[in-house]
Amino acid sequence: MAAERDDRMSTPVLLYHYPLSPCCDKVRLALAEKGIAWQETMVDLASKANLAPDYLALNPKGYVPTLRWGEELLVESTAILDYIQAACPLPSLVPEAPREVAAMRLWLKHVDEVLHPAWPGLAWPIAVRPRWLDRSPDEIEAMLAALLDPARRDRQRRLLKEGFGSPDTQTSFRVLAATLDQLEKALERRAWLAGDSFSLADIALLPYVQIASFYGIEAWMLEGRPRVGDWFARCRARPSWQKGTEIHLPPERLEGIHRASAELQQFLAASAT
Ligand SMILES: N[C@@H](CCC(=O)N[C@@H](CS)C(=O)NCC(=O)O)C(=O)O
Repeated sequence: MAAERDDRMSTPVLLYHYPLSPCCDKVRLALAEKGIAWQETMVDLASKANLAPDYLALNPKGYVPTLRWGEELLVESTAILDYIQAACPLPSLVPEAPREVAAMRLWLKHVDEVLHPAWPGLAWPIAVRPRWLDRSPDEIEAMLAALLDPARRDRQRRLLKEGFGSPDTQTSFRVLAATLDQLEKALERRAWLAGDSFSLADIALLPYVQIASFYGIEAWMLEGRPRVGDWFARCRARPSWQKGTEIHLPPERLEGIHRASAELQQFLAASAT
């Protein structure tokens, strides 16, 4: 075991990431849980640095995160979690019981296939739109033209234009609420999402709850969901929390986010009436 630990410490690890990206938080949390040190390169999503040719050569879909692990170049956050667990088995982030492994996989699948695809409807009007509001329609179209996936391009165009009023935001809240209900139910039976130990399932869900809380909707999320509140508090108490979720942004970006969060509160209040 000692040799394995030494290897891990000597492999250079470089994370291409950006704050307030749940997929990046997943990787940061896993690295922090394993005690792996890493270097970082910030990829500024709001200025579309993720679509620059140099970055697309690393991550052809233009997403963060990308992880360089020694000679290996890794993309897709869930695949990166698997890689980290396989490369550094201890402390394990996979439960032992086969049925708990299956439960963990179902959570990872839910995040990849349901929760994350709906996320931009909540995140874009808060974290990206404020920085694009002063750009001309031509500038915006030129930026969007770099996106090869037409569905992704149309969604981003809609969110930049309509903000919280877009149908994507409605979907996002519906999916987030349903996911939180599922979490509450799972936590009736287990201490953590996939069993009695903290696992990749908790790592995959935690960033969404954490970032939504940063956007000012913690009270909305936790109302009537005491077990989720308790789980969130236990996650925050872990040593990985600080390094896994830290948010470094310049003050003007934070101001934009806070203004948009206030708009979000109004949107939620109006939707409740
Ligand atoms: N399936 C990918 C999704 C990654 C993803 O959506 N990353 C977002 C940040 S959380 C991103 O890079 N968005 C930039 C964009 O869509 O332009 C993964 O799990 O790594």
